[in-house]
Amino acid sequence: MPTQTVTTDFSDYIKKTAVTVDQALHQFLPSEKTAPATIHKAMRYSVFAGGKRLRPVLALAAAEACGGDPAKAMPAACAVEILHTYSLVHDDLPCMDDDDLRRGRPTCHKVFGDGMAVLCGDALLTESFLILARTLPTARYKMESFIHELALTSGSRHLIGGQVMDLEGEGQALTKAQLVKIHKAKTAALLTTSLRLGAMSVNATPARLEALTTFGNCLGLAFQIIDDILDVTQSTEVLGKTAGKDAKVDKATYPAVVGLDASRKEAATLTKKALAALEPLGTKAHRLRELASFLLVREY
Ligand code: GRG
Repeated sequence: MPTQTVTTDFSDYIKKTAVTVDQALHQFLPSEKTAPATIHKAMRYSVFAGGKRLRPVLALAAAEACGGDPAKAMPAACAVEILHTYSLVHDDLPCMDDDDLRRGRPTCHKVFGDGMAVLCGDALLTESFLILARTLPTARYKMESFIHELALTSGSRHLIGGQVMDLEGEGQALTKAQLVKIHKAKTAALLTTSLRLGAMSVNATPARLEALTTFGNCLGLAFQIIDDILDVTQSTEVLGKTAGKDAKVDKATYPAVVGLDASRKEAATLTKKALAALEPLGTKAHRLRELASFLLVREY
């Protein structure tokens, strides 16, 4: 975390929230000893590999921004992190992005084998819904709304659809509009759903949910543009994943399509739009504001 741009208070908040999330994840996930042990070891290996926990933080901060108790959003926060981890495990497989390093450690299939990694991803995806089902329904949102939200985002219309467009786009000269479509589906959709599920867990009003959706769409696209930039400007050691991978496999990225400077400017403009969307939420959204500002200057 670049200390010059982050207050101690925000840095402490992120660290403390990540610890609380990890404690909940430990409770929710089956123990390593649960039979069959190998799959549960693989699941825990992948989940506790040191991710930034951005999606859970978004869910918990969204609950707070809506004036609710963040603790109520913990099942949703853990569900999105587990689902995100599944997507990373499958994305790293030899038949997808074929990567050896993730979160600073050998990827799941490198340690447990391809077959076990496929099953680990499948199990994490299923487990995320099991954990989400622990959410207590509210006056406005019944359990089916929570399930619908996560299923729609993780399915073929968004997350998987984005991966399909990504795979089919390799080696092709994509337009900016096509790239934006991929980034929205692969990245922005799950970040937005993290916010929405956190807010729904505390019975957010439709107006607040709408404001968070706009915030998430802008923030999610900015986050992926920064990710594309970091892929060309940072080292493998700092990122904890193979740097320069996108260019190597001839993948369309923001810097490749519009250049580095224009990419930085676009990320800044989107972050401004994201911050403007938070206005109706008032001071309770201060953690989301800090987070958006931090993500723009992040170094990994
Ligand atoms: C279902 C196989 C499959 C793929 C769906 C989400 C996705 C598409 C693939 C995962 C890899 C990828 C490049 C996703 C884009 C979003 C992104 C930048 C993920 C990395 O998120 P961070 O930086 O990761 O929050 P940590 O490790 O910190 O949690």
